[in-house]
Amino acid sequence: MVKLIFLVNLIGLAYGWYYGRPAPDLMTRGGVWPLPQAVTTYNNFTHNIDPASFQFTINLSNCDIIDKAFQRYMTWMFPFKQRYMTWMFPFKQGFPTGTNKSSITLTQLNVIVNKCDNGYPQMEMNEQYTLVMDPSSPTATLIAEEVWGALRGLESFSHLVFKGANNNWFVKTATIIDKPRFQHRGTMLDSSRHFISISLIKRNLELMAMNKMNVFHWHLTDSESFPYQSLKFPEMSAQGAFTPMHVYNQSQIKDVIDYARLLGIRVVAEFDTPGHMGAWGLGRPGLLASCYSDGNDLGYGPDGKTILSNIIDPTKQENLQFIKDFFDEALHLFPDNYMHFGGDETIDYQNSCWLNNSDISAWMKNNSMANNNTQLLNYYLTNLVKSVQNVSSTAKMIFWQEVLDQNVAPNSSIAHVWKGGNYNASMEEMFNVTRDGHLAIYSSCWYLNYIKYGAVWGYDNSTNFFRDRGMYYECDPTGFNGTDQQKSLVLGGEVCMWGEMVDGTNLIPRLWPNAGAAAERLWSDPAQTKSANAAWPRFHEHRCRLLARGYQVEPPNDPDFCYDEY
Ligand code: CP6
Repeated sequence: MVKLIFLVNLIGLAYGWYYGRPAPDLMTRGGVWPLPQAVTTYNNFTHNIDPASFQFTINLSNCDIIDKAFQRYMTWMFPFKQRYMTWMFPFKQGFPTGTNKSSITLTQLNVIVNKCDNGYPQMEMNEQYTLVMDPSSPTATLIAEEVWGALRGLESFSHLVFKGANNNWFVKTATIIDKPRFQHRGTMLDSSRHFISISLIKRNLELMAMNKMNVFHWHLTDSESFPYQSLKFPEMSAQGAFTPMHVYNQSQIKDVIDYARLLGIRVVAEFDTPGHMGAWGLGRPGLLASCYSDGNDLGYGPDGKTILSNIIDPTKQENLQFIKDFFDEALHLFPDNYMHFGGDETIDYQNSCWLNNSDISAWMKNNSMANNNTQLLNYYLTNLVKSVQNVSSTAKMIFWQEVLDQNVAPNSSIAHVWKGGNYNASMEEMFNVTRDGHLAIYSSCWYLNYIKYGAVWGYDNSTNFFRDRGMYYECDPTGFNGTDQQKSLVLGGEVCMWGEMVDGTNLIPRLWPNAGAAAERLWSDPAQTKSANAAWPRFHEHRCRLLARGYQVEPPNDPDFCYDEY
């Protein structure tokens, strides 16, 4: 008998070896991504669910966020994109073994929220929810303090729904108690290096919501183009955008903010200064400092001699006034209490364009700054902080981590950590900024603009060769050896999609579903989500879910197939 089992196993192994790993589609149905804090299932029970008669209810009237969410989830729960005619196709894989069918059909999900929020989501939003189902009951209940929690609960509920045998729909019977691990779970898009259409931004917001991400960090401007249309300074985009078509006007931006609100997503704008400002100079001659080489290869203009500047000339009073007026408008346009003020990668330009510029160095001498361009940087940043505080006493400032070394930012400022050549080095960066008492957002490991061959989302023994910056699933914003006090300063993290080589053709497949690995790290309990291998079947199902909902999300592993292939 033992011999026989051994032989059968051996044949199975050989079969698996020959045909690749067992089809992952066999493995799971109704898995929730990212994993909730607590899921109770009932002896593998599933309810039946009928798309034609299923209904949502809500205890409040005129709650636009929830009303719109109900419409959305009816289509997201039951995506009719199946291209295989499953009656022709043995759909055995639709129903995982060990699942017990309840004879009860779930007819309603009743949502109970304490209050409906007419405002915009903020950092402090409450995303906690409880979803209660019972194998013997035809109704389910979703309870949340705030609408933001109800949105997360609806997303989880939609993951429990799946299409099973004979094209019937089922919902895994489960009770879920859930809340996020981190308050700040973001995705950064760069709309300066390539223009990203409003509709693509919205599709990305939808994918964020499907992964319970709640911050859209919009890197709006940079040296390559200035697509943001200011009402006070229309010449900035008129001259600085690629063309007059490659522009976001204020009503389009408001549209994005309102769309994000419905999904429970904050929009945090970034206007990067004092470096990365090249395209600002096109609409405003005199704003940028003229540069003189100090040996750094900074790029030359059309004449082959002039070094292209990307840094402001802060010695001119009118430039500081411009910055004040510019941010006055921007702070009023974006309702979030947080704004990102950049501040990254200025040193080469400080040397070439400030120190080597005779006007600027003379000004520095007159203002007793000696030959120290750090003092000029501090002078600019101090002014920026003052201007922002002048407009809004509640505005919180996020900076790329370099700025926090300068000791000019207010105490409540946040360090956005992006440095560190590998995971361990980036953890040292997190250690340092939190040791200095700063709040922190982690991104170093989640630069999804990098491309590499092989699975990048999670660690697998066979591919550790590629583990240079760390695998997305294993990177942890609090993975450094610090005190509890230090770790409590970590607000969360962001996936960054820098746009040099990314536009509408490849943005979504390059970001998704892999950004979902970071989303799980930021939402779920790390003790329950230690292993990428354990997460794989659920991640696979989630990728197929996104595909079925109509998004071009790339295969994260091999082998990998879904019933809803494009
Ligand atoms: N643009 C701006 C960038 C980058 C940063 N800031 C960047 C640097 C290194 C890599 C990717 C992107 N393109 N404004 C750094 C925060 Cl690898």
